[in-house]
Amino acid sequence: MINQKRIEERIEALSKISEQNVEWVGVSRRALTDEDREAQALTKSWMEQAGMYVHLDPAGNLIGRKDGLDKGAKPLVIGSHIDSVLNGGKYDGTIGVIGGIEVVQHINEESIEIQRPVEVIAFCEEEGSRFEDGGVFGSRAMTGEIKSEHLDAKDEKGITRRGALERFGLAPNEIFTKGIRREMDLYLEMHIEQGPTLESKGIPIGVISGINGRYFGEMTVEGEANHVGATPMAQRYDALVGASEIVIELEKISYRYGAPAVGTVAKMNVMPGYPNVVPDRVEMSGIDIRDLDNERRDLIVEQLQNKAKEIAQAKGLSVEFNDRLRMSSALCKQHIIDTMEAAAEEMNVSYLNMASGACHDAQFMAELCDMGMIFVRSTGGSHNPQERASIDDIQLGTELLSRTALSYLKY
Ligand code: HGY
Ligand code: MN
Ligand code: MN
Ligand code: MN
Repeated sequence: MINQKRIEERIEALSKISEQNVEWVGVSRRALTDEDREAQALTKSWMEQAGMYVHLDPAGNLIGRKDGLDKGAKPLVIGSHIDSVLNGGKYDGTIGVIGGIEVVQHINEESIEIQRPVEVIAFCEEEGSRFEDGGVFGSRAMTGEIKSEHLDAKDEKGITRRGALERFGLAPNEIFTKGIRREMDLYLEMHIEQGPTLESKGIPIGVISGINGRYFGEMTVEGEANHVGATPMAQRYDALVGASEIVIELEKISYRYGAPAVGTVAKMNVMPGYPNVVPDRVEMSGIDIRDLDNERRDLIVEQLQNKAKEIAQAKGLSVEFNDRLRMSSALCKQHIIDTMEAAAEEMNVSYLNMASGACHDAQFMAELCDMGMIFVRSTGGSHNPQERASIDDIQLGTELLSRTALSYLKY
């Protein structure tokens, strides 16, 4: 039986492990921090209680495993993440890891015989909330996409990802020397929706068709510092005006393509930032463009960068681009969607077929094996302290995750 109370207690316990800051009321647990280490230790203890043996791979992924009778079979893997954005919610990522552990605990408690091994992974650094490259790291490293320069990305204190991994007691070079790619037969992830769709339709569960791909990058606009009083408007080279037009342009392009295309600029660093001085440099970071169709996403990036060049030229400014990350979109496998839908119908639970606007570890695992995702209705948005999900909906999602997993674990 899926134990709702245990799930609820574990979500609460993880939410208490958070970096402290007077402005933050939400959960702040960035990758490879002391808080992340503490959360991993607690998660490891739950994995062990569920009868799994647990290890940390060189990229900081926490991996629990329970063997099946068929020793040579590739495992079914259930995963998500326990790191968070700054001042975020307590459900994003955690319900997928806690739910996966609950499935294995259920298998143990009911002495269910499984043929295929099952693994639960809490991936390291799913959120791009600490290092400058906005990277997803742990699950991406498993696909072999991570290169040495990704280890040199710094956080705001100048600590590199390599340094943070080493402080975690890991040897990051083993990512390259030993390789961390794992054999997997199938990957499942349960996650809160983080958007308004299920709530607006009054449906508790989403059966996911695909996950948006993502571009992540920066732009730097340069103009000329000058006197705000003595310089006529027509003789200025105001970098902030140029940057602002680029932001509006991204919104226009995103609307033009319509859902699921989305575009955001997260941050602008305006310099010199003094009163009485016309801004001469704007660093635009967290330029985040997503779509279910990779080509369309790249077209949006290209159109934005062309428009930025036109704006800069017209205003006597210069603009430079820094493309940091491109994550491919991923489709969920039809046989898993069918299995999930059949299980939901058995449970008499209403569900919605939908795509994921948010990105997930699942889209990297889709490069290694067949992938499926379950959404649990959430309210209050996400990546903010108002993020909510009801424990009853989380239980439904976990029950569906369990039934779906068991149909592949027993044969
Ligand atoms: O940004 C995302 O979609 C994920 O929550 N990191
Ligand atoms: Mn997130
Ligand atoms: Mn997440
Ligand atoms: Mn209840």
